[in-house]
Amino acid sequence: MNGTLSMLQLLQTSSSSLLLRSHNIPKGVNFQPKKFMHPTLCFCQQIQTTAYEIVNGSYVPTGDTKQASKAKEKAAKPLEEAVGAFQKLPMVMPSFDILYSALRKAKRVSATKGIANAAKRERNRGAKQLDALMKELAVPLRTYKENFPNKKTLHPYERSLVELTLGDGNYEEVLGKVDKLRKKIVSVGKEHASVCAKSSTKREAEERLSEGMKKIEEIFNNEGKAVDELLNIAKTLRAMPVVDLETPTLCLVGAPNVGKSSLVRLLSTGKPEVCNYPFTTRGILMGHISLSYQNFQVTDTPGLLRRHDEDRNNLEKLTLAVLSHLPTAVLYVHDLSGECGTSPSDQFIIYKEIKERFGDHLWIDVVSKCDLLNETPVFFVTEDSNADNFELAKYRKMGPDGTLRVSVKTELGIDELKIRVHELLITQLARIEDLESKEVHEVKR
Ligand SMILES: Nc1nc2c(ncn2[C@@H]2O[C@H](COP(=O)(O)OP(=O)(O)OP(=O)(O)O)[C@@H](O)[C@H]2O)c(=O)[nH]1
Ligand SMILES: [Mg+2]
Repeated sequence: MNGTLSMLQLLQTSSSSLLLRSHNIPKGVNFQPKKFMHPTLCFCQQIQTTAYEIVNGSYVPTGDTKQASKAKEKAAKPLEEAVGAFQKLPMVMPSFDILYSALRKAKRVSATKGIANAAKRERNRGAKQLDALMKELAVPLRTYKENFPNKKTLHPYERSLVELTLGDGNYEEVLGKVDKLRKKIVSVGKEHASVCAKSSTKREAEERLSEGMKKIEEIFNNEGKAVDELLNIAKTLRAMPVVDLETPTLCLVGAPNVGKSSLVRLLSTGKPEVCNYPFTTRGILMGHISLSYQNFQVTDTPGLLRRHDEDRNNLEKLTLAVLSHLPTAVLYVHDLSGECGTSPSDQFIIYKEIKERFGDHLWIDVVSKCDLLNETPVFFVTEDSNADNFELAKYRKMGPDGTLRVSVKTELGIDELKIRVHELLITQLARIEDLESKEVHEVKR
């Protein structure tokens, strides 16, 4: 045989078999090439592995198309940089339905064909039915355990939503209970199937089957409420507003009852409830604004009171979670009319604290309800007028520097506000794009 040809053939067969082998290696198995591999083969293997990669089960050259490299960049992002986990939660079946369907399927299982002896046939049927019931119950529970994300891998914003809306530790506790139930079903199911398989008479096998079925059913009836709790958790989380991190977002912040939701209704498609009492808004609500053919998000948040973080209720903590974890621009609302129930001096203290903590967000200040404002600033009876310093006296009169006065009732200042919001969101868009291109740069390096 021609020497060059035989070497080529050797190269081809060896390299493709190497590829096939590495492709077929089960996950987690560390494939080591044979110790005394021909140097040319080692070289060849290197060429193949660096020049091709497996995409959807077939080899494609790594000379990236634009789309492929974008997908790669996205995939390269650590898990916690992505939001949207709640929309991917698996559908949970009510525990009653799981049990009903499992019992029905298990009871349909018949003995293996060709067993002539009645006792043997019955114990075979019994063991198979118990095994089937155990599997029909355990499989959906395993799916839930595997497909509900670990809280640690969630985006920090979604992690806060889980903690603040479900209660600290509740998510993990319910998932834990579901898994405990699965383990119990598996162990009790196996135990009863094995006992049934050892029956010496037809009658005994029937009794053991019935006992086993009852026991498994009883366990599932008693502890299956964990599955229903998980179903409710999934429902609650799926109903959470969807946030797109790549779309600029305006977040309305301020003390309770200052008019945040009224402004959200006016500026966006969001229709939050508006009432004359504090904490009308009890969660994070999203709306959308379309300005000059561009889409932006608006989020309404619960009001903040003057108090330390450790004393804040979960609604206030939700607002802080938005500011801490989402790249939003802020529309801070001040009510100096005395209507909202929080004194101007308290609003000033809350404002200074929030501004200090989140001052790196793009920001607009508005004084709301300007249809109610008089020349003379409002003082609450609880406030000491002599304690005002220059800064506070100025705030009482007109809010922070550069504040826009608006009224939802008379629409005064609203057109100007829309223009400023638009400018702010365009700047926010540029910030997001800038950040993204920096991240892409980092990934490439
Ligand atoms: N006169 C007047 N009333 C206003 C204006 N804006 C809001 N209000 C009233 O102020 C009250 C509170 O408004 P909301 O928009 O619910 O205030 P909020 O800040 O979202 O309140 P929470 O969600 O409880 O924090 C309602 O009774 C509104 O009708 C305004 O420009 N002028
Ligand atoms: Mg509100």
